[in-house]
Amino acid sequence: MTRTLDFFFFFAGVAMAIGANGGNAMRMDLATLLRNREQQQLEAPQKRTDTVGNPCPSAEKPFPCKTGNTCIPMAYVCDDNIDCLEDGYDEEAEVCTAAHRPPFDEIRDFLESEKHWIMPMLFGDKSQYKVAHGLAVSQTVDDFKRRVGLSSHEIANLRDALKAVKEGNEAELEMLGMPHSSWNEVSYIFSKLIKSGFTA
Ligand SMILES: [Ca+2]
Repeated sequence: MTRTLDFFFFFAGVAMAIGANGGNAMRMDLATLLRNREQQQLEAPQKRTDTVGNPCPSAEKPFPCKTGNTCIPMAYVCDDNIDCLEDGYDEEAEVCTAAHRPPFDEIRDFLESEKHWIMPMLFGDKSQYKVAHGLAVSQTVDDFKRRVGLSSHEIANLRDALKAVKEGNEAELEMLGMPHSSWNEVSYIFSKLIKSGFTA
C-alpha cells in the first residue's frame, strides 16, 4: 500500500507543480520521482517488481492507476469521475487529499531545514520521510497520529502549533522551540496544511 501511496503523492505533487510553475517544475519533479522510486525499491523490494521503471512515461498521461496498466491525464485525477475503471484509484480520498497538500518534497525539505526543533517537539523524532508522507496524505490530525505513531503529547504540541499559525501567534511557536527566523516558513507550510483540511 505504501508504495502505491508514494506514487500518488508524488503525482499529486507533479500536478500542483505544473499548475503553479509550468513545465520546468514538472521536469524537476520527474527527476524526484526517479529518486523516490529508487528508495521505494530499497524499502519494499518484495512488492510489485513488475512495474520497475516508470509505468506511465507519456507526458500526456502520467498518472498510473493502482491495478492494470492504465495511465490517465493529471486533469482526470480528483475530478469526481472515476477514470481508473478497475480500481477507482484516481478518486480515492487519500489521493485527493494529497492533491491539495504541499508536494511531498516540499514538506520533506521543510522538515529538513527545521529538524532541530520541529522533529523532537512535534514529530517524536520519527523519520522525516514518514512524517512528510503522513502530512501529505493524512486527512486529519488524528489520522496522522495513527499513521505516524505519535504520542498524545506530541500531537498536543502539533495541535498547538497549528492553532498558533492560524491565529498568527508567533510567540506560541517560539515557546515550542521555533527560532524567530523560521516563522515565515513555518507559517507558509502550516497554512497550506490547514487550508487543505489538516486542522487542530
Ligand atoms: Ca477522475
